Amino acid sequence: MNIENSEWRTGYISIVGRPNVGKSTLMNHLIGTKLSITSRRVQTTRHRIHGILTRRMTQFVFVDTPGFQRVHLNALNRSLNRSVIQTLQDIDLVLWVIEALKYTHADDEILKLLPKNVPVLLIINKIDKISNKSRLLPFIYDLSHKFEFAGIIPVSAASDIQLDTVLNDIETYLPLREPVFESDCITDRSERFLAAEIIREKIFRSLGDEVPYSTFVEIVSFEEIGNLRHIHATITVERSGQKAMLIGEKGTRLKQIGTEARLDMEKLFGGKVHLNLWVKIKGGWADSDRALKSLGFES
Ligand SMILES: Nc1nc2c(ncn2[C@@H]2O[C@H](COP(=O)(O)OP(=O)(O)OP(=O)(O)O)[C@@H](O)[C@H]2O)c(=O)[nH]1
Ligand SMILES: [Mg+2]
Repeated sequence: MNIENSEWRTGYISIVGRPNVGKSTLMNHLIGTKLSITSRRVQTTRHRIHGILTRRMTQFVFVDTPGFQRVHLNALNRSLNRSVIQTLQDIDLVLWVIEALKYTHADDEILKLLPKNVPVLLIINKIDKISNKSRLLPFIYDLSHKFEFAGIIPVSAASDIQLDTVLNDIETYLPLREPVFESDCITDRSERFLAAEIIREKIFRSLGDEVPYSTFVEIVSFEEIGNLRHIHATITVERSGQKAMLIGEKGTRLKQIGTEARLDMEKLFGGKVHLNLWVKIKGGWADSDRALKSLGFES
């Protein structure tokens, strides 16, 4: 097919912002599937993940990124930041997400990274938390002078407010191009990867700040027999105290994490899941570049 005559629009849209502003929630709600994990904790997202939406004659390929970090620049955070910077290349549009009435120094750091040659839409998220919406006007006015935005859209990702406007606005900036993915495809990531992410989300949500950032989940085996997936995963922590905390009294916490993860997987994969979880101990990888590489992080 002659691309120039194609009526399709297809483009890569990178979602950037400081930790915890709701980037992953926004992506999930834009594509209509809970794909990228979310939690109250900063730095929930650690890997770039594509969320794909094909609507009428448009294919949106969203790229969710880790929150950009200014502090605690250990090997893990440096790797996460590099991932954000790389994501700002070869894309068609940027969604810069900030939180309503909460503009911080960390947001300013991202402002400096915004590309000049690609349209940037500013998304002001969590407006559901603001009871007096007129307070948003001076906030928006100040922001409009910081950068030449293609547009500024106040939204609530979690409550699906104004998300259609976001999609319609993005659409006008996407180039005429044939779709890259099949129309029913929602991500570039494997079920194996998504399974590990779902387990990590349940750990974060169950343990909050008590769980160290170095905790990681590995899928040891993933077997699909008919419509039943047998998944065996290990959770690696740094110390025995953390292991005990994760397992909980008489194994109750691990059981709860496993049940919640399994239910989410069944919903996302559309079939029954049999999940086996084990907890292991390993030392000091968060500060080692080599260990990060062995775990598949880019550096
Ligand atoms: N009230 C409200 N909360 C929201 C909204 N969007 C996201 N949140 C909450 O904000 C927290 C962070 O959301 P995430 O989507 O994980 O944020 P993130 O920017 O991806 O965070 P990192 O991956 O850690 O950088 C979660 O507790 C979400 O439920 C919203 O529109 N309104
Ligand atoms: Mg995230």
